[in-house]
Amino acid sequence: METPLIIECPVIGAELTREMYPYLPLTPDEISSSAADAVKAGASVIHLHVRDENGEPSQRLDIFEEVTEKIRNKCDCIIQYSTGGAVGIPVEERIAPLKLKPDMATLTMGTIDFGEYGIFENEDLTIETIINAIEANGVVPELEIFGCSMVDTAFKFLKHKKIPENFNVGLGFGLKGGMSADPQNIISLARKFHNHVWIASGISKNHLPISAQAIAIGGHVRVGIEDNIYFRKGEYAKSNAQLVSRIARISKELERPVATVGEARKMLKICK
Ligand code: KMH
Ligand code: ZN
Repeated sequence: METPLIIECPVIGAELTREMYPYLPLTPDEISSSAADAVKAGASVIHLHVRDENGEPSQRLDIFEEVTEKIRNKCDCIIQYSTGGAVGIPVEERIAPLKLKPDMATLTMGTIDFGEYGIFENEDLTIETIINAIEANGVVPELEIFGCSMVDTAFKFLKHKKIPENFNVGLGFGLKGGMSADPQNIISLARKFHNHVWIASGISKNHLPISAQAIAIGGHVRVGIEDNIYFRKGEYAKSNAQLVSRIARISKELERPVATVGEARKMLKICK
């Protein structure tokens, strides 16, 4: 049987506002409901950012705790915390929620220019600080790779055995300042990380082509509002679930079943 497809859903992100996207979930109730609907539609991993009482991106532990509890009360899924937060948040704040020992956490492998949002800084020392927090809390890391230099940084850290062995890889294509969604990039990275679970995301208009390629060549898919707010050109996605459902449908049409949460846990080496 084909390897079941893991669908990871980034339900909110840090940069979007209601002005940019009217259906953005913001409160703990809204975020947890959107996550639970995405899980019902086929997602097994929820990539989580949270917002404070003013709708601003936050890495506050108490808000992560509240949203996590609300998600857990609604459904079974793998929860992955963002350690990126928003541009400009100091690393000590970025890692604070890891004390809650989520299933997974992101580990971005370098610095990237996010254009109008600023520079998302991840120098080596920052990466090492995040790795230490990930290890100390027994969390499974997802190496986030948005550009070719991040691939080299990842292999440098791997060569020095600085990254826990149970990592998987998140590949983002088409970010401002990152690598393009050229098919050659996904093929090349699929080869480089062939021994690991890799999960691809095409940002914005790159969402469908990248997802289709990842499904076809044995990768997995990240799909959700953080990465793309459109269902098709000129039409907002109504929800995370709407986007996830379409990927689940495409995958089944291509004879790849969608992974259950249990299957995803095994593939991602999550022992909890
Ligand atoms: N919002 C970006 C600055 C992550 O979640 O780890 C960082 C980000 C990556 O979204
Ligand atoms: Zn994120």
